[in-house]
Amino acid sequence: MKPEFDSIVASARAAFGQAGTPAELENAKAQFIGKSGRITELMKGLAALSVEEKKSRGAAINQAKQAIEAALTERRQALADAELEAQLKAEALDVSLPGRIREPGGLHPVSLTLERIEQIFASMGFDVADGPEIESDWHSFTSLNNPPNHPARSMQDTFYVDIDGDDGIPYNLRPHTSPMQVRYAHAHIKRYAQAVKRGEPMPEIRVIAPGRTYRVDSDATHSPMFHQCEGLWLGENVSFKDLKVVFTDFCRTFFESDDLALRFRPSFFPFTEPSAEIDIQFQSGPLAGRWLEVAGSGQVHPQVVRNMGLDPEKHIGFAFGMGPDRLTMLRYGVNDLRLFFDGDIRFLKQFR
Ligand code: 2U9
Repeated sequence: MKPEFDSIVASARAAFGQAGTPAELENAKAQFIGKSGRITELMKGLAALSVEEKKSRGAAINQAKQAIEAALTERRQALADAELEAQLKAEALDVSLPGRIREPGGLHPVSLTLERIEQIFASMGFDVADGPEIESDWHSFTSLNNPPNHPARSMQDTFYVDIDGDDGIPYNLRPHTSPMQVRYAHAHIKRYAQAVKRGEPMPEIRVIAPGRTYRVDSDATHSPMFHQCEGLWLGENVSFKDLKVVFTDFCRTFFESDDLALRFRPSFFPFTEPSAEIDIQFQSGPLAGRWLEVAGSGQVHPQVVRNMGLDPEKHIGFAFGMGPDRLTMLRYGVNDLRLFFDGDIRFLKQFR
């Protein structure tokens, strides 16, 4: 090939080698074999030559053009390979790495306790009530024989809420789950009204009422929102003995301890008479020997039986109230109630 053409091919190769991207390469190609490229100009110059010169010079230019096109193809492939290499590197996935596990979720410890309480009482034939968390003054206090000036009614203890279309009745965030029991009793009576009219005995009321409750209180053992689970068993002749049997059975099952001791300490509540606080005592483990208060209880007060729409001469029985948060603290050895409501996964994941 003519030295003049060698230098063009060499500078084409150099220009292509400098091109870092397909676009730059296309620009470099245009310098040589594009419309106004150097090879194209040389081809145009052939027109002025003789037939003989045209033949030999044209062949030489063509040879140069082929060499440039070969260099162009080679560089295109090199850029394409580099691009693929970079892409493979960027998307490299080390398949030998362990999979990205999604940690299994879990229920909140208090939810586990509520489920456990419900299962145990369901196994003893108790129904589970549900009901509103915003309650009327009547359901939260009056129906439960709380006198008008009872301290529990005060704003220091109970959260009050303004309801649109206010009917003049104060509404509150229920301070206990008792209102659900009263509602359950009313519904139960309505459900069996026809049967009772036909002279059939009304089935016993045997229900627990678990759920969120609210009081103006907050420290290591009190939270403004906490949980309660109350129970009610009303029948022709359900006595304090039945309460002791049922609650003892519940505690021993819940804490999985057959030698758990219970103590019923005389107490007072407006809605039960007689009333008793219930303490338990573990015989082994870190809390062994200590009496731990877990609930309140008693025979349902006759006035409350009346407020439920029943005749206290025909329907007697017991009620109790316990704190699932407290049971959870005892069961898992948690010493600050607030840990349940901080939402700290490090704490909560222990109960998965
Ligand atoms: C009706 C009639 C009677 C429910 C009862 C208690 C005693 C009680 C609290 C103690 C602290 C629950 O653990 S706590 O948060 N409750 O002491 N509750 S008797 O008596 C009722 C409920 C409903 C119709």
